[in-house]
Amino acid sequence: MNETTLPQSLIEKLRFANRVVVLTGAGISAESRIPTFRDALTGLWAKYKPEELATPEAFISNPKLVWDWYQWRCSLVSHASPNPGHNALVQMEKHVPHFTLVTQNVDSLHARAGNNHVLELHGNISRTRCFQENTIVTSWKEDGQSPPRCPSCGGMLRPDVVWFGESLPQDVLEQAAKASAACDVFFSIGTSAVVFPAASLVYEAMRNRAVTVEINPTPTAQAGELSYALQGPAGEILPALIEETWG
Ligand code: BJW
Repeated sequence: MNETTLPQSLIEKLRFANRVVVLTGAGISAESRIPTFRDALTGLWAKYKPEELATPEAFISNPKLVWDWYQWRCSLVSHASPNPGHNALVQMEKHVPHFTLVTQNVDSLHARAGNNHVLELHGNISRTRCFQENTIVTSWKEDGQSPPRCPSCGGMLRPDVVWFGESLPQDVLEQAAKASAACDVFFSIGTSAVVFPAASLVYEAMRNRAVTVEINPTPTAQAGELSYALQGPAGEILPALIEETWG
């Protein structure tokens, strides 16, 4: 854990916290061998920037490229398993009276680890929807087209994720903002904190004078504004934090 000593004041605060919000990003799944979003892509995908593929404009101009990229990522996700960081958050949920887990990840690993209620801000890569009708589609004809077509209208199918310039699911964002504005402790784990509105949730928590904590091997631009910046991998810091707090 980079010899990070867990602050005793944080442990005390967490032990008696009534409302805790955890916001996670791609870094929590890095130890499950899912590349983070802003990692340089390798192999086949090395010449593309993820930010440039995750837009409706990219899909319109090259739907096959974007669909194939999501298929590749979907297959990485389906072969991945939750890691000790995900598992530690399942324990945290058991100990905290009002616990809200908010994720920017689309990989389902929190639910697969066993967290009961996960607010998915950016959708889920395993769901598919019609680009034209915006409806969830669960089956379609595999006739070699990439992307496949909607069985109802013939439009292109796309992953049910939130791309840049698209709105987040309103109800999910409202629940996340409400929980953040009322919490005693707010964690920001494995996110570069550059994508909004997810990156602004911590400011809701600050307005409530919550204790704010970042867990990341590389401190983000937000780190200086937070109560604690714990530097190291989530898969090491989180299990240690659970053990010290409730072990
Ligand atoms: C570890 C680790 C280990 C490594 N342990 N840590 C306000 C100001 C400026 C701009 C905007 C604004 N409001 C809205 C915008 C525009 C835009 C935006 O934020 N742009 C910025 C980039 C400037 N936002 C939007 O467009 C959003 N829509 C919206 O707001 O609608 C209304 C609106 C529209 C237009 C204008 C204004 C308002 C939608 C955002 C959708 C983001 N979608 C994506 C793709 C999802 C599908 C997919 O997965 O393909 O979501 S982009 C991508 O970034 C993905 C991620 O969820 C998201 C965040 O990335 P994350 O998780 O932080 O990953 P990384 O890779 O960046 O960081 C990983 C971190 O882990 C690093 O820090 C590592 O150090 C760390 N790490 N190993 C712990 N072991």
